[in-house]
Amino acid sequence: MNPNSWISKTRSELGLILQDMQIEHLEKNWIYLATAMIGFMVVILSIGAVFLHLNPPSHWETIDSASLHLGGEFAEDKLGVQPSKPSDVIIQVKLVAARYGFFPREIVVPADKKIQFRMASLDVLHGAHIPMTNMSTMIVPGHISEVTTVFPKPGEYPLLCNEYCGMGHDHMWSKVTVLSQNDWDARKNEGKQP
Ligand SMILES: [Cu+2]
Repeated sequence: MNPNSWISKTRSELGLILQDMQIEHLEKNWIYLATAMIGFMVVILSIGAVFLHLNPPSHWETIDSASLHLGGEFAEDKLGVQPSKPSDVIIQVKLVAARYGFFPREIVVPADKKIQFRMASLDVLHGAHIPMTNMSTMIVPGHISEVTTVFPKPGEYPLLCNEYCGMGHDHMWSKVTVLSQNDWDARKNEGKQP
């Protein structure tokens, strides 16, 4: 290794510090190992954040939880999959989480298309988690949670609450049915989908 590289310099400096501190050889090895592990994790997290876009939800929008069902975008008749045109890049789905369920109970969306979930809680803290996707977020009362995901394969996916919200928490889940693009178009043509 090039003795002038920053890695060698850091290593020799760290070595001198450890020598001054009279640290046992074995202990030194553990310090190197722990430092390397932290470095490795930082690299993995950075790759995930920059290239795979695995970031914590950063959406910031507030709402009055106590009255959200009375009007506005989370009124009862405005929930579920929003009307879309074939040319739309994103399909929006609106959900309300309340003890103990997600409303509407069943959602049908197409595969291979960006689905943007907008969710709000009517009561306490809930979570929304769809296994095998990047959808995993808290639904904090007073805030709107927004997550965009793509379902790669048609099939049935569970939408689970992953924040303990009370006695019925275990039963708090909904079904997301993902259709192939052809089935989705057929369903739209039949007028079953807005
Ligand atoms: Cu829950």
